Amino acid sequence: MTMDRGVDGGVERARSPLDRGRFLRGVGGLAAVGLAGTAPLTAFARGVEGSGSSGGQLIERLDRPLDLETPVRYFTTYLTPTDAFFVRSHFGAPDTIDARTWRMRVYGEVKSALTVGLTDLRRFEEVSLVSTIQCSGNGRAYYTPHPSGVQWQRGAVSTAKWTGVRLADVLRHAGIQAGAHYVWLRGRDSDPLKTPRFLRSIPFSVALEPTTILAYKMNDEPLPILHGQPLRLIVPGWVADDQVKWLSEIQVRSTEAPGYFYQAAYRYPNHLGKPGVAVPPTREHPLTLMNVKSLIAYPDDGRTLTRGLAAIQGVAWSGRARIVRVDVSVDGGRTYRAARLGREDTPYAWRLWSLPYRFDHAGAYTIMARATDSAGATQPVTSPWNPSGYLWNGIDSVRVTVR
Ligand SMILES: Nc1nc2c(c(=O)[nH]1)N[C@H]1C(S)=C(S)[C@@H](COP(=O)(O)O)O[C@H]1N2
Ligand SMILES: [Mo]
Repeated sequence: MTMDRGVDGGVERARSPLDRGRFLRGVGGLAAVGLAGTAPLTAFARGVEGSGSSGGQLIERLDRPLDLETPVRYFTTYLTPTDAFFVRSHFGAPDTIDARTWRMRVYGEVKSALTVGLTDLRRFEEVSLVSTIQCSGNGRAYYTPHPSGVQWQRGAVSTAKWTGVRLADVLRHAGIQAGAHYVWLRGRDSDPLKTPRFLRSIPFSVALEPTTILAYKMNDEPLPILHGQPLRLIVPGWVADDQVKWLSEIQVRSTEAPGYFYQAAYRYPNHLGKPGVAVPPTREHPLTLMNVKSLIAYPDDGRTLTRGLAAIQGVAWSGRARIVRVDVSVDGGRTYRAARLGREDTPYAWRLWSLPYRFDHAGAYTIMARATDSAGATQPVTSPWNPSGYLWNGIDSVRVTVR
């Protein structure tokens, strides 16, 4: 790694085993993995529902840039297969990124600006964590009146194991100055016809959390191009919109990021107003944590079941709180019973749940799922309307016919 200025030329080695132990105990469930070889970064293609191509079966919400929603039937496993993981981008992935020549600048309120490549980053301690990522616009299609934006229904959310290095280690290596209050993150993607670049910021305290990582692997493979090759930010529990892909620049600053993508987009009203009424961004604040939510993965909406036992199942998650219960109704919300929660229980990933239910009678059923988190938050029937249609977490429901 090269120091752009300053005199501290030494590269910091991985933290001591003591720090690592404390870190692992602190966040429970988090596993550190060993340094892996540098596999070539390959481009990534995937099929799209209706496109006639083989491979994945994602729902295409937008073609340019490519926005793909994961069908909820995939949500029966703890980790979402990489080729079924939802995709969102404002400008589309950059054409090619050569991992060998890729460099990222780290500058601003630091003692020595850095230019780092992937090999440099691998000198820091490698960490892995499982984290659920959800676009804050997931469920936008359910708001009335319809806010503009990608009309996501249920599947702009997925879970993966992410591997990389702690952002804090890189920032400390650069040396932190007194004026460090925010970290700005810029992606390499751009559109010549759209002027503002994708620039986001996170509070410095969040940047220093040991779980905020610069990830170069997803589900143990090099990060695919659609998900940010070669490096993206992961901030567990936060809305996906901050988890900047194709990282090209990190700046340490005293103020939050300027520009459209932070000062206008991804903001939530300070006070909720009437449905359909716009709120100026100055009376909104940046989105941070995800809220409590669950989805029914099986049976899928519209399915016909034969009489007898069925395993109703799905996922539930909340920003940084744990899922403590998921209640399931088969009678349209009149009565609920508690589902069994899955074995995997880590702080920032969703929890699988299931409820075996015997459908004794033929007829139409409305199945609903309602999650409650450790902070006491429970899903509402519908989420309060907000101008951009963010943070939808209304109780999920599917209709099935039993024969
Ligand atoms: N550089 C860059 N990073 C980005 C975006 C983008 O357009 N450009 N989109 C963000 C948004 S809005 C979402 S929801 C997530 C989606 O991550 P995924 O495509 O890996 O699912 O990436 C975030 N990171
Ligand atoms: Mo998003």
